Amino acid sequence: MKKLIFCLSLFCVSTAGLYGQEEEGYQSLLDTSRVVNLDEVIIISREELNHQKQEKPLSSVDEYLEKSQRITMIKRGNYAWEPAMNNMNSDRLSVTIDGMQIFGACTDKMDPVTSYVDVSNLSEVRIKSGQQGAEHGSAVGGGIDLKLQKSDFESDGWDVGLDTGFESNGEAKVFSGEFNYSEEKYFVNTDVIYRKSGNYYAGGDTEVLFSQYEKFNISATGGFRTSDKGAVIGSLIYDRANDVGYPALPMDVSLARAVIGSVAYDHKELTDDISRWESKLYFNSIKHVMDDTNRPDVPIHMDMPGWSDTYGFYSKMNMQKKEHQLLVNLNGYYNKSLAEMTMYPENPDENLMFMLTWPDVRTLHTGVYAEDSFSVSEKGTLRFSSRLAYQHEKIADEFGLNSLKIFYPDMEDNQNRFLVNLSAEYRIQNERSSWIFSGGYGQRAPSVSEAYGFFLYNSYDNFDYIGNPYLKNEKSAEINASFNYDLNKFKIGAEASYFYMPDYIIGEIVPDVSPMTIGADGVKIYTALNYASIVNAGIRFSYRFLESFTLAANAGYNLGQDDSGNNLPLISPIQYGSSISYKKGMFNAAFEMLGATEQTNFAEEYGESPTDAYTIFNLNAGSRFYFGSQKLLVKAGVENLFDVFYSTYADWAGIPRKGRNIFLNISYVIK
Ligand SMILES: [Cu+2]
Repeated sequence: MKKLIFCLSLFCVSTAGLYGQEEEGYQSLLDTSRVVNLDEVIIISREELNHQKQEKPLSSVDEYLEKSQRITMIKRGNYAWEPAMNNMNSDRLSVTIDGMQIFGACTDKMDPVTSYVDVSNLSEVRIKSGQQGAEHGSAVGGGIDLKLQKSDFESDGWDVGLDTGFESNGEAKVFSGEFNYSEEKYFVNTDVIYRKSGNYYAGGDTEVLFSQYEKFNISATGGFRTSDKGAVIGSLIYDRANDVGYPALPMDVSLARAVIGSVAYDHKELTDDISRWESKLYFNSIKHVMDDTNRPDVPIHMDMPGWSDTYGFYSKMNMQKKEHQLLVNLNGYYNKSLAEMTMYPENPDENLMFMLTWPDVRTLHTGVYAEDSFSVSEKGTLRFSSRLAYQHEKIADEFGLNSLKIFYPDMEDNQNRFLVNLSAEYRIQNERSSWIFSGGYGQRAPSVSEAYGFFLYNSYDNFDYIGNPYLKNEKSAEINASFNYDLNKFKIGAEASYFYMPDYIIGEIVPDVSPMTIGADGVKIYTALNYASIVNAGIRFSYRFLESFTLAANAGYNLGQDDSGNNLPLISPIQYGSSISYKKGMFNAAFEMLGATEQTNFAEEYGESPTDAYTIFNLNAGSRFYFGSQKLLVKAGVENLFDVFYSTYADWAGIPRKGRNIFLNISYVIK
């Protein structure tokens, strides 16, 4: 048995990759070509093993996303970070897995969608800003679609990949393996990955307690051709995390489990006009169990399990008609979100206290997205998109409904919402430079917590939150401009966005309600500001010299304010970075600096504390080797070289980030 487990863990992965699309030269995370416009693609697939540009191929999905210039990761610990885009958190984004809707089962956002996949499952991540990200869902901040890895009916035969990674900080280990077989008629992709980490240490050897985790993910995807142009493709992912610590929160997680399945029919060249028609049926089921039994001095022991099940479909068509490139995506889902809390008083004579923190909310959502892009002149392209959606929400649990009626006596058990998202873009592509101007308007429905949450403790501001079923849809009107100039060796880019957001949803203190959580400062109810506004701007450049070297730098500025001129919480201070990288033959190396200024625009009104300025340095080097049909990739590096103790504006409760970390990744592929 031991031997079998050993073999299994060896038969692991190969998900080395890179991000960005540039072929020439080492691509550092600061390279200008990464953000060509409002879209960005992070490539994770091991197909790209050859390129070997990724600093740490066995990074978690979270670490890959963090390298994106558009995304920041909000951290409550060392695992399951929450993606934010344009300084908007995950409630304002559409996050999907291969177009499938999936919703976390935690009332405290311990399990963002991105935590239920791993790099072994994925080929790339598509990131679209603002209204351009509304294809799969009605969002205001943007869309993130995690693309699953699949072979494409090529007669490649079989290949096996094995990877292993080790990190000094927290003694983190990764083992992964995959086996693929592909021919013209059918293909099979299987992979398995296992990660385990102890507590990590912040700069100066400070142990961050409750920052451990363990994760296991196995997936299989298979397809067979039904005709020359048609194929059926099925996929199943099982993802399970245990013993996950959340140093920024008062509780940990004993189990976070997802089963994600789908079956799709994909038809290419249906007619002369329809180049592709893809339809998918899917389901996913999530169970999330919080755990406070390892914490010292718990005032009252609590059990807090949550469940989220989603069933959905989409049908998507790509068409060409003369100058027009059209895309239509009809999609829908049915989600069931339920979460409970049981409190166990120390005095056994007192009664247990039971609450439904999510009262079995059933959401039925269906929408249609259409996009048309066409050239209006030799250099100019226009693109329009729109999404119209209908959403029905129902509270299925009587007890949960009655609990909310304490605050909203007249509320009904169901309601309907209509959502509209629109965008327009004009692009000018000159030989050396490009300009993009775009605008959009969009709406999103409140999340389950915002509309129906019941005494959800938020450790960020130390308040209990209560949902508000009467919230209007949050709206956003945005304008964007970006500019890129490319002179081969020298590239420069700049971009800016402005979001004006009526009915911006945020918590407001209600003085006459007492909190349920012992030690909390009070209760907030979700309400809407008249409006909020968010400004984002960034510049970047890169310069290639002496053939093998690239110098790159970037900086970003952000400001978010409410309707009274107060700062919004979780808005980045000025951030900057620069890097120098070297690539020759099979060898590459990079040295980089990342930092931020002091957070002076912190949101005191919303319970945010300031963060200090910091600068950290990273170093990495790698090489690849070929032995006939075998490939070996070795990558090593040091993160936070000078062991700086720091935390950023995105670190929940100010938990410090990792101190010095030495890592080694080895990948082996045989065909
Ligand atoms: Cu949780």
